[in-house]
Amino acid sequence: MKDRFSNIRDKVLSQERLEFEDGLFLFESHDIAGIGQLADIIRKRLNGNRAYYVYNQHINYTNVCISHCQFCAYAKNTGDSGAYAWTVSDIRQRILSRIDEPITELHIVGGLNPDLPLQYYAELLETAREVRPGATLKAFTAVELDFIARNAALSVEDVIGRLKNAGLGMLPGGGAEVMSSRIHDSLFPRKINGKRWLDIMEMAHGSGLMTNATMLYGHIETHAERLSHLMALRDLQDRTSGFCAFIPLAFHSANTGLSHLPATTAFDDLKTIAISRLMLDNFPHIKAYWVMIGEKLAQLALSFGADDLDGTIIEERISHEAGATSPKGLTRDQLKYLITSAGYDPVERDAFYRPIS
Ligand code: V47
Ligand code: SF4
Repeated sequence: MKDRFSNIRDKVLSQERLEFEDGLFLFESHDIAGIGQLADIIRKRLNGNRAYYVYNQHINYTNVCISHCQFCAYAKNTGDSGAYAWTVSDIRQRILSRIDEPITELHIVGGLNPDLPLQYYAELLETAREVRPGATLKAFTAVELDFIARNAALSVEDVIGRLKNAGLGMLPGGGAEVMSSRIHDSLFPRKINGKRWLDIMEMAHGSGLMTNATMLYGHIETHAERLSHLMALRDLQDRTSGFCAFIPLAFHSANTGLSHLPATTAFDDLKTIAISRLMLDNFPHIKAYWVMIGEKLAQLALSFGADDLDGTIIEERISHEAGATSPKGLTRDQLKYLITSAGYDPVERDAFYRPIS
């Protein structure tokens, strides 16, 4: 009789979907090379020898947040030292300060700041669209959209419609954390739960917006909870096909309520990326987000299922406040070098993975 790993390999080769128990077996396995090879089969099937990167700029418009998630080192209360909320004119200046660079994606996210009305978000987008007409505005997580809608006493559908008119082009994948009521109640009880996050993503997909999806791993979650999260994303993707990329986010504990926890290991980072690639057979892209795991491991992850390094970033704040030691940005040449020296063909892409010629 074949062993479990060979059965999983047979499924991967015959394009049969892996089940929860298969994923659990792989998470419990220490055969990192074997898992990586399986993930590479799917990576090659979907993306050939291509490895993507994007010329992007992050704009974190405020760090004031009422949610107080235990894993967050970024958020502040109004009036705290270091608390900020950029005006629309500040944001115009931020974008203008990089106007000579060929940026094609603006990644715009921030805290849940009760002082900012819907009009602020609309003007922010209108300004970004005016200053950077060619770039996709990938802005506001499902968590922010829920908060904006509640503050404005509107439905999330109405808010999405209003923000699309102002230039919203896509939603980033943040805020999902790990979809488990145990973890929600323990680490982020004030924020929307997994079901609401999925509902809002489904609304966004229904309105024609593509989105990404993330999973924050390496804190108190179990392997089974990671898998439930992946399966929930896979189910929604079966219904909507609205997800572009999945991004596993390695937890950084410094300056958070979980600062006693150790950093994730390279072994776990690679395994999580590879198993994500294997379970999320309907997701076109898996990102190795170099900001969280460092450039060297992100490069290696290209052979463990990932096909995208994300981007130049320029001013990342969320993980750096939590102790990330990666640089705050990479140049296009640095990204290309990481890709070519791993034997892949670099493809500069836009937010929707269309190649930039
Ligand atoms: O939602 C918060 C996570 C996310 C910490 O969609 C932390 O293309 C690690 O979602 N350690 C924001 N992670 C980042 C994000 C993202 C990043 C890159 C690309 C895309 C995309 C999305 O960061 C938050 C939260 O899950 N986070 N604190 C921490 N201490
Ligand atoms: Fe606020 Fe996001 Fe930090 Fe949670 S993770 S406290 S919602 S900024």
